[in-house]
Amino acid sequence: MIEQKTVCPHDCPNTCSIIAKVENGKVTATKGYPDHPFTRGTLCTKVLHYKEIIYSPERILYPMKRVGEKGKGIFERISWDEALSQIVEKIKETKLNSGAESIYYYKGTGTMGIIQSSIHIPFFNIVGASQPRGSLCCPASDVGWKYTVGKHLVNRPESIGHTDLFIVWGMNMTTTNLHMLAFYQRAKKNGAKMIVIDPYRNRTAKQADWYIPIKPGTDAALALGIMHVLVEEDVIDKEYIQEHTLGFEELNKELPFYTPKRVESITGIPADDVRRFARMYGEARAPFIRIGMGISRNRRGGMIVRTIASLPGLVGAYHKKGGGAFLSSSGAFPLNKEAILRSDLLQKPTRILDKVRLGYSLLEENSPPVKMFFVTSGNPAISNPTAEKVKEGLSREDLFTVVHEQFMTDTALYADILLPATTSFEAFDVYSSYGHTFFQKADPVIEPLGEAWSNYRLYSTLAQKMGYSIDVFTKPIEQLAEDLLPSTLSDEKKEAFLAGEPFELVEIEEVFQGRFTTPSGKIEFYSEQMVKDGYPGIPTYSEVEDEGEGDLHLLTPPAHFTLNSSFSVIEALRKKEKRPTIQIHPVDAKERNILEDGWVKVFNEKGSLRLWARITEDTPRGIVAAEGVWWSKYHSDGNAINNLTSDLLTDMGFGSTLHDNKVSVKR
Ligand SMILES: Nc1nc2c(c(=O)[nH]1)N[C@H]1C(S)=C(S)[C@@H](COP(=O)(O)OP(=O)(O)OC[C@H]3O[C@@H](n4cnc5c(=O)[nH]c(N)nc54)[C@H](O)[C@@H]3O)O[C@H]1N2
Ligand SMILES: Nc1nc2c(c(=O)[nH]1)N[C@H]1C(S)=C(S)[C@@H](COP(=O)(O)OP(=O)(O)OC[C@H]3O[C@@H](n4cnc5c(=O)[nH]c(N)nc54)[C@H](O)[C@@H]3O)O[C@H]1N2
Ligand code: SF4
Ligand SMILES: [Mo]
Repeated sequence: MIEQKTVCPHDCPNTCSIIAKVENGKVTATKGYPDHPFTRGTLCTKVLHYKEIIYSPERILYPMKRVGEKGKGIFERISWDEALSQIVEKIKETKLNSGAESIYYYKGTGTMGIIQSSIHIPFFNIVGASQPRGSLCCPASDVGWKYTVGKHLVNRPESIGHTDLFIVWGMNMTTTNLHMLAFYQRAKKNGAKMIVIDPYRNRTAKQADWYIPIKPGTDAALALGIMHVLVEEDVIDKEYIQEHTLGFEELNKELPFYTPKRVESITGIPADDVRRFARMYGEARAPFIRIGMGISRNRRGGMIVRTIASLPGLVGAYHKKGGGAFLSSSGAFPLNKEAILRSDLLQKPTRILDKVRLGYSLLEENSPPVKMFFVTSGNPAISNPTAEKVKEGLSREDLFTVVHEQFMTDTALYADILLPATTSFEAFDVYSSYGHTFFQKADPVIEPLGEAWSNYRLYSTLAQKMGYSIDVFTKPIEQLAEDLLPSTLSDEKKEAFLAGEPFELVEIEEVFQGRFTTPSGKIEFYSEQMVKDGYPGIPTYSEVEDEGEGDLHLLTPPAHFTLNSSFSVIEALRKKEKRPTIQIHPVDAKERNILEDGWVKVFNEKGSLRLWARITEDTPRGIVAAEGVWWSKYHSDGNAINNLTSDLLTDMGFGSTLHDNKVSVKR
């Protein structure tokens, strides 16, 4: 038996470092790497089951071509040679007949490894394909954060160990960020308190000292209400504001509107609670806010994150040990990503299509229509909003679809050519993180199963077959990884890198050196750049019209035992999640004659599906929550949750509004 280090490739802020036990060339167990400063020996339940992913009888292990109707999943095995020849021929034919921009691609977040998740980009740059913009995840929060405080990472995630007031704002950390939450234990022992602000009582809220339910999409009003009270009661740090912030006067002109009473009418939080929360915040020695991803998945998401990120500026918390705010640690990785992305290979700017609006792009985009479509590391047929439209688009007879996958996902069912993908255990990669600051290289743990290829092998081979002799596709992958590293890396760190040990690319103190990385070097309560970009210059709450039909607000948060649409192939995990469920308040249920838990129809103008209603006071009145993205085949009627979500975009960053939809529920 040998033990080998690797890294969890999933789209998860914990980016755990894994020890794989290997016997006779087979992975027999996975555990957390005890010496990794953030993983500290712990993995989630999902990845403790990883060998069931790797050796699942449902793995796709050979290239296949479609021989039945699209969507039916009837395939015939072919050789890699045949598959690649067909793809190359189709690219050439499509370029000639419809132009390069009729080729389009979709990359999901199946692997976060830097090389495997971006090696298709130089390829499609040379092809001259249409390019995706935005993401399903949380680009709005990135934009809102950057306008306000600049680059990511002001306060390290571990520093919550020193806070006295921990605020989890729009995140289900127990499910999605357990490793950061673990650092809170120390603070808790010292008497710190935890507040969770969320529209429904998620797993994390159940552990909070104080759970504050809020109407979805109204968080900016709450943050402004807190500021209102802080100013009114004069507990702001005037010296800090003077030295480290810009535009307090403009902000202060806005604050009188946000009286606790008015905030109550917007957010549903009683005025006394707004005041109490503000006092706790103002009195805390070092309050720390963990801002979640999902909070930005609505039409005000960017402005919400901007407003919350402004709050620590009023009390100087960003500069206090244990205080501040955290959204992402991506600023801790100054990598030379252009070594792979190679934007210089794009000969002219090509058409840009919104990722969130994939259904629209496949069905309605006409200049030119999409004729050839590549999917890599993603399952857009169900993870994308307007999923039904995506499937309709994928059904088009005149569309040629190539899917590179590990499993027969909803998307794979629509492939013309289906290619087998390795798991991360079968491939080389390097990993940064958006939840901690450690970089790590991972060599393959085992040989690829069957005829599975990594993304790198697929796109570099395709490039060579297309006659693209560019060095990213020809040099050894280990060399490509080294090209990413900053040139200033010390010998000691280089050694850690080569040994596959976790290390920090830069001294973290260098990432935030006391000055913010905005144009002014300060926290920008007022942002000139935002005005130039067509937004209000100061944090604000704006009304938006309700969109869509239905009398209940649908939240679509993550499930605990699956990750987006991944992991549902593992029966043991599926069983823990039981079945596709919707949580509904007892009064809302009763009004609909739903008197006990059972099957209901959930619908709106976009679609309809059957879900198991769980009657619970964890969801307040007017709100329903459906956790997880189940494959259609695990839904009793073959539908999927994202049939109900819209492709409206966030206010910033071209993100999804997955938490911003209306539905009706019927027994
Ligand atoms: N209703 C609802 N919808 C959601 C969400 C939600 O919480 N609720 N979450 C949203 C969010 S935040 C995100 S980020 C998206 C994610 O949506 P997707 O990007 O579609 O992610 P997954 O659903 O996990 O699918 C990833 C697929 O990649 C495959 N894969 C894994 N590794 C590799 C590899 O190395 N190579 C290749 N070729 N394939 C690989 C896996 O088998 C898996 O099928 O979903 C969004 N959609
Ligand atoms: N187990 C597991 N882990 C995961 C994932 C998974 O599917 N399963 N997904 C991974 C991915 S891709 C991502 S992006 C992250 C996501 O990690 P999180 O940020 O934790 O997840 P979110 O949407 O996706 O939802 C977080 C919370 O935001 C709340 N919320 C929604 N709208 C609002 C609002 O307007 N205001 C407030 N205050 N709260 C709101 C939701 O009710 C939910 O409880 O997790 C990653 N980790
Ligand atoms: S899914 Fe997240 S918590 Fe689980 S092992 Fe991977 S990185 Fe860690
Ligand atoms: Mo995500």
